[in-house]
Amino acid sequence: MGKLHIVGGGAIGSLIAASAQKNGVPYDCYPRDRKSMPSWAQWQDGQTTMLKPAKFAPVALAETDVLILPLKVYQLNSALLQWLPYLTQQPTVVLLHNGMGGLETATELLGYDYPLLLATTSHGALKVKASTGDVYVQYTGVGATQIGAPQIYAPSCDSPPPDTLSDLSQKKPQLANAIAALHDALPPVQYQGNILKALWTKLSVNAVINPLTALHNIQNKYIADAQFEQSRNAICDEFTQVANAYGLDFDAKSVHENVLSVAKATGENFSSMHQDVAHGRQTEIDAINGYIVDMATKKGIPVPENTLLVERVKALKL
Ligand code: KPL
Repeated sequence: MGKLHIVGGGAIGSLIAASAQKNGVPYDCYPRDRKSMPSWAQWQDGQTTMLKPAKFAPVALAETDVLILPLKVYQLNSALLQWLPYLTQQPTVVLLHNGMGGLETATELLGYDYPLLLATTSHGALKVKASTGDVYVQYTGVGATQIGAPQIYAPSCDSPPPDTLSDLSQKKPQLANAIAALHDALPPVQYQGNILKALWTKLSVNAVINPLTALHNIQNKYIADAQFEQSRNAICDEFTQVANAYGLDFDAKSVHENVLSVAKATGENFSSMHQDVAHGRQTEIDAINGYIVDMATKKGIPVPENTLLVERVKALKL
């Protein structure tokens, strides 16, 4: 089995690394700098796992290796450019980020036939500064990772990605092995024949929770308040129209219900966009509501609520 190579020192990347360490799966981490990388992880039962020392320069990867990019979408281009010379053996690349647009960036740099997987995770993790000044990653919520090959993978063959993991093992064993390695590191990793549907579902959740929590400085649970009902309905309606226009089967009522159930399940959290604003960091608004606006524009669909949210989040004082 190949090794997992985890790029960036973010909470989810560090969680995968710590879990790989705990489960005996070979891995290396490549954070941007020394101080951004957690030294250990704390699990929900209070136990801890030390992370092995990080690496700071890419290395040539083997075909059986897996390059995981748990980064913000806007960091993807430069990370891939840095790794490109080391990917000549075509190791599997896994994109794992909030929002959309990573697939377009990756296919532009790697080509359409590159072995690529798209993933989304509901595991919760937070980077915390200990009293000693060390940074550690705290596992805040057990979740699951959904993964699949994009529809456009190998456009030369016009069949969509296989429906089941065993079909994938037959047709693309390299991708199935990469999924198995990820599952061994941080289970469960669930194969999705239609990963785009899973990614758009996550997009709908982020499109409602993230801007509302950031703009109103609230925890996730408060977006269920009656004062946000009109905005929630408008975002979900616009989202559904756009998704339907691209052949993705959603209905606005179920989209809205799912958003409310995620807001409840993650009620005590401050969303990633709330945290980005609070820490003066760039937000992912372009890859979330901005993506809905861009996709709507291409189809001539008016999306005033999403457009307004993009403007308002961008206008927030950092
Ligand atoms: O993905 C999230 C985020 O904060 O970006 C949610 C699901 C809203 C959880 O906080």
